[in-house]
Amino acid sequence: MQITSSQIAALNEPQLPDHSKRWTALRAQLGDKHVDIESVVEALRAFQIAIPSWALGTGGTRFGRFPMGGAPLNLEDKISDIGLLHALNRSSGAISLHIPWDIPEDASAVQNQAASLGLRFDAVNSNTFQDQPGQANSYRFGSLSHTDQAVRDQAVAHNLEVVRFGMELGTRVLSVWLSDGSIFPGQHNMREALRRTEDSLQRIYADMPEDFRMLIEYKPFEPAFYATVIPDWGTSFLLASKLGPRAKTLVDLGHHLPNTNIEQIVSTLIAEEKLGGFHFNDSKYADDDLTAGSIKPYQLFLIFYELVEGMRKQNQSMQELGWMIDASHNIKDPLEDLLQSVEAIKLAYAQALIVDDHKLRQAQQDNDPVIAQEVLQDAFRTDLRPLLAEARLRDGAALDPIGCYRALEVRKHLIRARGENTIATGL
Ligand code: PSV
Ligand code: MN
Repeated sequence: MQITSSQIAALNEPQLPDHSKRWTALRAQLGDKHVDIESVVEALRAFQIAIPSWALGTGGTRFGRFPMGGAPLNLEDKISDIGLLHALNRSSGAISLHIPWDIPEDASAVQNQAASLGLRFDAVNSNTFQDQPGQANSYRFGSLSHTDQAVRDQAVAHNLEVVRFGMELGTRVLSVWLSDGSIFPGQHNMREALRRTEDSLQRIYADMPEDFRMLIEYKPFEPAFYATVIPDWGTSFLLASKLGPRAKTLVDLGHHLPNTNIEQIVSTLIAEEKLGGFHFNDSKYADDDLTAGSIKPYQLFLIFYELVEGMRKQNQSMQELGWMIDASHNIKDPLEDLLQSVEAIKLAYAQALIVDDHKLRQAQQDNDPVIAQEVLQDAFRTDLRPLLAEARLRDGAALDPIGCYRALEVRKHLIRARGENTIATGL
């Protein structure tokens, strides 16, 4: 299935007068605040968020799974689904593959399909947290940190194979997340496990092409319930610093213990030029992998404020970072869930762009937390949805992506084409 621009234009048509009213009112409001409105719209239009190939089907928990049908049966279907999202919002123009869940058997065919839908390939992700059929050595007790050299060699070789897939697809970023760790105290020597991990990562880094970057993702627990080898940003930062300038830290919002100040981590990583990218999702308790912005939208805004402010001051471009969703969809239609996540991320970005930075800096200089809060919350509480809609409209996307998705009965079409009882590879 494909969504055409004329279908979108026809669905936008009756909504135009209402949109125009809302956009005019917002323009006036932002004009009064001396916001450079056009530059915010342009920044949003340029901003693309990669969709993971592993999150297009209904996920599940270890207690059950409730597939809603029409899930993609192969990589081609997955690219096609991301094409649908991108047609609706023009902000999902990239795809991130997890190997071996999604192996691009014919790289040029896959690239052509993606390009025809306006998509490019973002980071490739290695997987040494599961055993694959026919694999010589098991990752049951770790991969890059394993006590057995043969297992470490196998995991290093897998990562380099993923790099080769990335080269073929035109991406230059490898994301590494390890589930390595221990479930019980005393199970492994934590110092030695870290040293072995460092050594294995050094080997991968040394053999990557010179223009390739490595993102090191951290996570405090699960599935290692006692001690994960790379549990926090500090350990990731340490390893990335030892590897060299092309290794950076990847921040998955769900990979923090409750109440961690993620925006402060982001700010420190920007200051040290070690921020590599994001996996967006939201959570209440642990790595819940919920829709971005569904639980803590203010936190998402504060993260984006640190990004916008920090990167502007350090002359870094937002394009240098990896922007990706890493969520799981247990009860929602995955495509609707992804549309919601993309909107929430863009909204947080837009809110951060309209912060009166001058006034905030002055309040900080004056040690005036009252005004500082007023400034931040004034941006956060401004309803910028008409601005997002305007950016979409200018790109030929839907004024109301979810409304459009439902009006076109996309899920029904997918079920008809792929069947009721389909399960996609991935989460
Ligand atoms: C682990 O929880 C993680 O966040 C990593 O990014 C994995 O690659 C992904 O989820 C999929 O399991
Ligand atoms: Mn992740």
